[in-house]
Amino acid sequence: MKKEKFEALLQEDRLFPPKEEFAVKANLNSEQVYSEAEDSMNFWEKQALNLDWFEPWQEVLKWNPPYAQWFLGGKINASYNCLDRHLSDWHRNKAALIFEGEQGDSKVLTYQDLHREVSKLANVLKSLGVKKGDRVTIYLPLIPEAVISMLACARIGAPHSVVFGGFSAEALRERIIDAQSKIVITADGGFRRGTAIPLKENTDQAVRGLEDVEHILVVRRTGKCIEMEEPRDIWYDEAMKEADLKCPAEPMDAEDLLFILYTSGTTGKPKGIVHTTGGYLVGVSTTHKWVFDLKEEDVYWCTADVGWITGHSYLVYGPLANGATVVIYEGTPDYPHKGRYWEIIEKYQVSILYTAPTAIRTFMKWGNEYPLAHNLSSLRLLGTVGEPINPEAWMWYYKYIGSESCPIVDTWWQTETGMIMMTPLPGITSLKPGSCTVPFPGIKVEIVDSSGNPLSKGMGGYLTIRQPWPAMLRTVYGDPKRYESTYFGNFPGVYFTGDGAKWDSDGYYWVLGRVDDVINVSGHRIGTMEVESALVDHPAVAEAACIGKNHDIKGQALVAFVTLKEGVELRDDLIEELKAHVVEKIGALARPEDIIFTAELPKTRSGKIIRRLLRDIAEGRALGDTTTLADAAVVSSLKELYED
Ligand code: 7RM
Repeated sequence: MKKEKFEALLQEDRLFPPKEEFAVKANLNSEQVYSEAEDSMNFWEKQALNLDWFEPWQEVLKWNPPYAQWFLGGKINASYNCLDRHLSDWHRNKAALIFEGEQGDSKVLTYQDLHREVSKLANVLKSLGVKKGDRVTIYLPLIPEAVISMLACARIGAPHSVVFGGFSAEALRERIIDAQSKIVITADGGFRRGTAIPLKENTDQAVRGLEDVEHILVVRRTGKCIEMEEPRDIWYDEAMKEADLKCPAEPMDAEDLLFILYTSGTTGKPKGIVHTTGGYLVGVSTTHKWVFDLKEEDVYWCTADVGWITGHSYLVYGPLANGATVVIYEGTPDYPHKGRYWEIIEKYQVSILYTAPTAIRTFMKWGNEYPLAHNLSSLRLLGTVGEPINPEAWMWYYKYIGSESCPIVDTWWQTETGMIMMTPLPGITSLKPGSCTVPFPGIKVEIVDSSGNPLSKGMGGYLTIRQPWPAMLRTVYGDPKRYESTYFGNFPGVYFTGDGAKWDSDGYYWVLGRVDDVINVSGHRIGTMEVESALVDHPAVAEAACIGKNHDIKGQALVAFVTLKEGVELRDDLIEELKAHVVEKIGALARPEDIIFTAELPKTRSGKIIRRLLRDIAEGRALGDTTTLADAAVVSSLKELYED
């Protein structure tokens, strides 16, 4: 953090005000909500009243920087709020989960069904010795049992630690050890592009020699023959047969742990991000209702897996606390064909779609014919999360998926923030493609220079959050020092997001990417996002990742890795053409030194581009930590390509 601020290069002038017919029916359509939320404590307290509490809180917030406690003394249960409170009227027969399997099998669980399954599983967990406070590791595909398991843990006050089913045995082991879980819930396998992934074998390998793991509960999903070690291993369906239907929800303190979710840092051990119960639920239920403009009759589909925070907050806790109908899909977007998502939207008449820019860019690359082959007219709102969305991808999403009639909510937030922090409110905020627009009511962010001084409009710098919010992480599990130094060590008393951002003359925010990825060319600090956006703006380009490679004179030279759209031929003059395109869009200082064409980019399992590995490749170094990589072959083929 040497230099003061970042260059703000890319200019985006398109503006999309809310459409009249959307705004009149929107849950929120007056700016007043922002001014009302200026007294943020009062605002959050008011939102908290929308949940069911067993006992009221005595104090809204205790802020002992960097430690926050919300709704002190309040007693609440997350599973009760997601289930029981919907059973007293017709909602008991409303679809809670619509499950679509990769193979095309499907299943609907009403709120009453889900409540019954969760209660039974909670009793099973109890019978296996799980008590309030015990950590349960969940390693499942995206099937209803994953949601049932999370809510069953919440019901008895056992914090869950969900490990994404795509993670290896080694990654799972590390997380089981760190959380000291005595129980793991897994499956005989999960489907991934037609083949079964060996979840149980991975679990066996992960727990080898771990004496503390007493039981493995195994869901039957693929029917594949697996080894069961008695009495440690128990079939889920057999245990459920005998389970009692009644299991009252445990009154939890607002500050009791709801879950731990591991997130890999740049180096070393993953961090166990700790979220607690009351504030988290207030944050995710309020944001879910307002950002997605949730209506009773909506069919809401969030394409994230429960292994990520988006799955926790906007597939499970937010929507179910709001009594929504949630679609969950087990498989990938290209199996058995590239129109799978659009087929699902048509089949279930999905009205709200929440997905990631990486998926949108992939769809663009595949071509328009796939969405055009389906009737997507049930959609009324679109959302994105996970990375900056480049304006080109935004426009494509707007046009081909939303038929130019659905607002797009570009939601910025993190595992650590627990809830959406910057976003449009679709009935109020005018949209700018590529901008996550403005902070959610009650949230105060600031862009600062390296000394922590606020920067004025038009400038780029470090994105910080000025005051506590209810769904914020409470600590790093077992490592408070790491919590203090990672998030509050740079700017005392203020949360540092790790992201670079700029704000424009209208006060709109543009996230430029992780500050570790910012490139310093001849003293100009350039966000990777801007150069990538300029490249993706070119009709031949599907996706781009930019990095800074050490350079004797400039400090760093810009290198771009580029994937082309399907059907685009590699021409000799394309490199020069792309360089000229960047110069035209943002200026000569952003002209890439090198452009490398590749079939794929290295990504995390949740779809974020890992630029750090590209830097290693470009500088001919040994590769750093590759454990988070979704597909290791991508990096080795890139290495070969670069060395040629
Ligand atoms: C929800 C999630 C967090 C990081 C964050 C950013 C990036 C997420 C956006 C975004 C620009 C967005 N949690 N990020 N959303 N950047 N615009 N709308 O993704 O912990 O996995 O990642 O993702 O860099 O710090 S996460």
